[in-house]
Amino acid sequence: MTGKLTVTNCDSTMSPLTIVLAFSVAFGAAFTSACPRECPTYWTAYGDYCYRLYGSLQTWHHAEGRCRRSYPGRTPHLVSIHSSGENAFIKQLLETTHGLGNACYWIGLNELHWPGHYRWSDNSGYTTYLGWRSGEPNNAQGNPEHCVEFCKHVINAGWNDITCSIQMNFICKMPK
Ligand SMILES: [Ca+2]
Repeated sequence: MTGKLTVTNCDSTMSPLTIVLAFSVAFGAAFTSACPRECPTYWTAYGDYCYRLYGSLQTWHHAEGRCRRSYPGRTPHLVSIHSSGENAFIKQLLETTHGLGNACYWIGLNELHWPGHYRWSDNSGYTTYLGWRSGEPNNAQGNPEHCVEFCKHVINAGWNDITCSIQMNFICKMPK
């Protein structure tokens, strides 16, 4: 079998590259993928990533688990935010989504492993960008606040450290 064929099964649980390699090995043919780098239904694109809000009240740990199970194969996690542009996109996403109730949503930032040293649940590294609301993080009233929420309040919108056991909606992120 020779020639150049196109892979169109873009929703397969196998990645397009996996399909290409499998067929190439089997038939010795040259394949190309026509799968566009798009986001699935209910996910919104920004740059190279897809984002989805979940209107389901969960603790931080359960929210992270829900994200991981939400789209197997693309390794979603609670959202990580690495620039002012991405932060503004998330804020706009929250403002334009109706019916989810609460004003604050879990993001992936946490200091669960080493208090005072924040990291993202997707292990994407802690960048120089910080989206803290003024006065945060503050470990309010001496309570351990090891997880972080994103609040869309008109005044003082941004990140706040808060107790991980509180239940709130959440935002997931995965590569396109
Ligand atoms: Ca706080």
